[in-house]
Amino acid sequence: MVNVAFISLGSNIGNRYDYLSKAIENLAKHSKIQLVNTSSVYETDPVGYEEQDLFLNMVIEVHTELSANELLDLCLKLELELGRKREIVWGPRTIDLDILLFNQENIKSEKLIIPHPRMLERNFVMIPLSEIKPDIIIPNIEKPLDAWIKELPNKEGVRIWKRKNGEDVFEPIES
Ligand code: PH2
Ligand code: MG
Ligand code: MG
Repeated sequence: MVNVAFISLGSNIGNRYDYLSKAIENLAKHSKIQLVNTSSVYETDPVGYEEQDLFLNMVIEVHTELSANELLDLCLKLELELGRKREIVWGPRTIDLDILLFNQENIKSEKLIIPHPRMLERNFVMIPLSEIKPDIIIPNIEKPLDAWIKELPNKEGVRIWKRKNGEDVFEPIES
């Protein structure tokens, strides 16, 4: 069975764009993963632990024959391969790969909670997700994502950095 998953990527150490690209390349070359869509890249203010550098964030859609747990294990393995060290909770990282959604499933295990428990509060997740899938229905949320986004109280802290069509935008544009 083919599963539809959305994964959020974040990096705020070193060559951030390179880490995002390498992670996507690695996911896409897996025999059981098809890369279906990628959002623009956004530069975002750190959330949670604020004394750290700006992030690049984006969201991708994949189709996969892997289970949610297998996809999680692969993401954790790729994070390690790309130099991720877990020192500070919510702290700086070369790459963070979080599974946001897996079909319309609600999953709660010790290792994995889906939908990602903090995604709704995180503009750096919701804005790129709505770019690639504005009509997605998130389990437990009745409104489609685009209506949800329109009602976000504050879209600050998330600026387009590299548009999907390839055009670079280094001037911050407040959305
Ligand atoms: N990830 C976190 C904590 N804070 N802030 C931004 N802007 N982007 C992130 O990816 C991020 C964060 C923990 O995963
Ligand atoms: Mg995360
Ligand atoms: Mg993570």
